[in-house]
Amino acid sequence: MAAKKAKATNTVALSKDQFKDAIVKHLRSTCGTDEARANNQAWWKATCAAVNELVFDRLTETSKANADKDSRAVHYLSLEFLMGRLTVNNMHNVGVFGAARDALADLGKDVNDICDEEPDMALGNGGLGRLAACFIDSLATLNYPAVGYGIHYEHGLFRQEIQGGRQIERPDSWREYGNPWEICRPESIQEVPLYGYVETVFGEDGKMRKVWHAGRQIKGVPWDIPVVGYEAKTVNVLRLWESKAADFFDWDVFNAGGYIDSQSEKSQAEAVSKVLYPNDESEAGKELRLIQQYFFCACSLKDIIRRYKRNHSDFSQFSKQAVIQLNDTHPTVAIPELMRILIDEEGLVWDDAWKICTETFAYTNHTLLPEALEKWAVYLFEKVLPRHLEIIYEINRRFLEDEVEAKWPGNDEMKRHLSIIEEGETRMVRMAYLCVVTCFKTNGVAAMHSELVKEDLFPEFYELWPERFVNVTNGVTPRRWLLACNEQLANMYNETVGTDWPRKLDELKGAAKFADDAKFQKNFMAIKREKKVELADKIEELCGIKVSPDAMFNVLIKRLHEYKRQHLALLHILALYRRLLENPDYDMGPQVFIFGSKAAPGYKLAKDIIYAINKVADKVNNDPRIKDKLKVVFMPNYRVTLAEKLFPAGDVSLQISTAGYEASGTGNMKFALNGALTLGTMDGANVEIREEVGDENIFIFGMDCDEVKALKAAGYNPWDYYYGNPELKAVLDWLETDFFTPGAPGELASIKHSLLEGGDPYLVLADFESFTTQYTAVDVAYRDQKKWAKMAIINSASVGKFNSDRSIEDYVDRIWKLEKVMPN
Ligand code: F58
Repeated sequence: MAAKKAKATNTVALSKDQFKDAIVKHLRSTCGTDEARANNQAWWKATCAAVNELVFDRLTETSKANADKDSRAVHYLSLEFLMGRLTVNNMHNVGVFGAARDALADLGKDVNDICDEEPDMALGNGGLGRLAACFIDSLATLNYPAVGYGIHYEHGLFRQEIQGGRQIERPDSWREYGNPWEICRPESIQEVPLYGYVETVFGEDGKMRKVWHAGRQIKGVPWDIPVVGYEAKTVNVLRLWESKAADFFDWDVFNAGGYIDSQSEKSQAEAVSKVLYPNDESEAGKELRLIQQYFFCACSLKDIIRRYKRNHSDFSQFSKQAVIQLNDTHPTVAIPELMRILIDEEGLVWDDAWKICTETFAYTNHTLLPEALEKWAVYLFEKVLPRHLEIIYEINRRFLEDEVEAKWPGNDEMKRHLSIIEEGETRMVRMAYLCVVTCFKTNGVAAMHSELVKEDLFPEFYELWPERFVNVTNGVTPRRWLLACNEQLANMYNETVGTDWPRKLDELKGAAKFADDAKFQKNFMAIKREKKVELADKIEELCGIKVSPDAMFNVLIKRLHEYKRQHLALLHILALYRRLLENPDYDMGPQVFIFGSKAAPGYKLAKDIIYAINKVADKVNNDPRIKDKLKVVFMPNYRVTLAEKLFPAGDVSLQISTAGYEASGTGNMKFALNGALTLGTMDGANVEIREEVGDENIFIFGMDCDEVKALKAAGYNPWDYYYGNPELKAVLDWLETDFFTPGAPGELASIKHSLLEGGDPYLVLADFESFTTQYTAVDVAYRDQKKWAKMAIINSASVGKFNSDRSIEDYVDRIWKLEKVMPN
């Protein structure tokens, strides 16, 4: 296919006719069908193949340029990459979206229908995984040498069905029928040892060595997903490892009739990359999870070292060439693994190996929740990774005897407190401590969170090494979260501020001067309405609920967790419902509350909250007395693809976590970018959004972090709020009746109990009044559409800071120190 270079940019442009020819060619040569017989699935695959002609070419050029320059690269190790769909995004980034859409139209196909064939690549739980996806997009866009490393899960995050109001989990089989975006690279397969024992041997030189005799080996097969930078100069790689049984076949077992046994070996090996763990805050010490972590770290390190060795004969340059970013503590075992390789396999002495590790690894913390801070039982480590445990012990011994002793001489209590090994009935390895002790930088993900990381989470470590702690505020890619998901607004910005904004999001600031302009406001609000109509259609299709696009759309979409306080929104909805029932003339504009959320399968209260939302929705939506003034929608199977419809349609972005608990949030940024106003607490990145948009363009409510701490310290008693606020008492008591669950009283009572007898750990009741009061202000503001339009425009135009390209430049500047490499 002849591609012509567009003048203004480096985008490889393709005409509609060229694209048409390519699709038709691939229908035949790639899909084995033709225009007359192809189904949508084949059309989609042929379309991807046409795009891939451009993508693969850039991929090859990028890897050539990186090899030629032998440049320093970042290796982003993450157990999760929540990619979503790739087709539309890749078409935009290679600059052929328009050509593809028109070509498909000429061929009688709608680009949306064709792209709807693509399953989401849901290899992540939530914010952390989606952040990794935005970051690799930005790294490629900015032409930085980078590889993302993760696991090629056969099943991503479960598909959520709602039956009778309850969440049911179904397996997600995203690649059952093949995935045109991935390339298998058998030439880079790695072997991973597990279990076994460690032997101490003495060489002829009298030196002691450790030999790990593994009890099992499994194989890691790499699958490469091209990561297309905007305007497609650079195409980096996301390398995901699939586990397979190691390459031997036990003929004796087979011949002796033990075929089943050899199959079990195979299925045990394949289990490692079979499924993503669906918990989004903690993962209780499961052996398979530890093996997953080690498996992908071991494969990735071998891969990094193999590449390094092409140009280097010793390890003296290793930390100059490679920086390894640990996305939370999940890949921490890479630290003892690199030590093991350097000492046991490469023959380095401890001090040299340690120096390399401390100059290579950096760690991002994403949470302060104590239950989310990973700890692994020592006995499990000993069983699965015996040599690694020895190395961790030695790291710890040196840390306590050298560093802690020097700073706090003779202070055994401090040693116990800071030890990487937690003593107790079950001795545990504190993974976050291992990270902080080793890594040259530890960062939080929003300004406020990074302060709390220093002050509350690791205060003594901060005292030891203040220079190691930095902040990098999260960001989101404007390519997916505006350009691709909100074409109408993207076009309006193209006309207003020019076409550089997908890279330089600050340029949107140029639109703020039109915030008062009646015509601009009209156009802006017309786009919002169009997106609301699209969403309303989707809601009707998926939930059978009719909502008016003229109502205010309040959207709360994120994983379900008590600290995120979906139940606070539910209590508010109940309060509104009561007010409307008590006074049919209650002064309020029509409102729709839209939820989207998955609960961890074992998180009982989270699932109860989903059930309660659905039961309340059934009642509210079908109550003629309230004349459609209030609607409640729970959209099933919230995922990236649904998010792309929800962010552009939101009027109010609910970001209502207890202050001090949401490390950053990134949905808050996507909403603001698409012109929604935040109703939120002073938590995570909300604080910085407020700084950018101005206090008058955001609705803040509730206690701030210091107030939360003070109330907890003083002894919080939720009953005081229950008895102190009759409306709150009434809605909580309502949950115990059978009003929402006819014939089954008490079905929703667990929520009330968690908030009263359960002590309300996230202070829902304490913030209730402030929330409902502030909501009245939101409602009043929304009914002044001119004022609202102005505020919405200012929000959208002011959040350039939250471009993930800016986050990446901060990482480069503060941590990674990379140079750009321009492929030919
Ligand atoms: C999230 N963490 C934070 N963890 O909660 C959110 O505030 C932040 O914006 C985001 O990271 C990106 O920094 C998060 O999503 C997980 O999903 C883990 C999955 C595996 C188990 C432990 C939690």
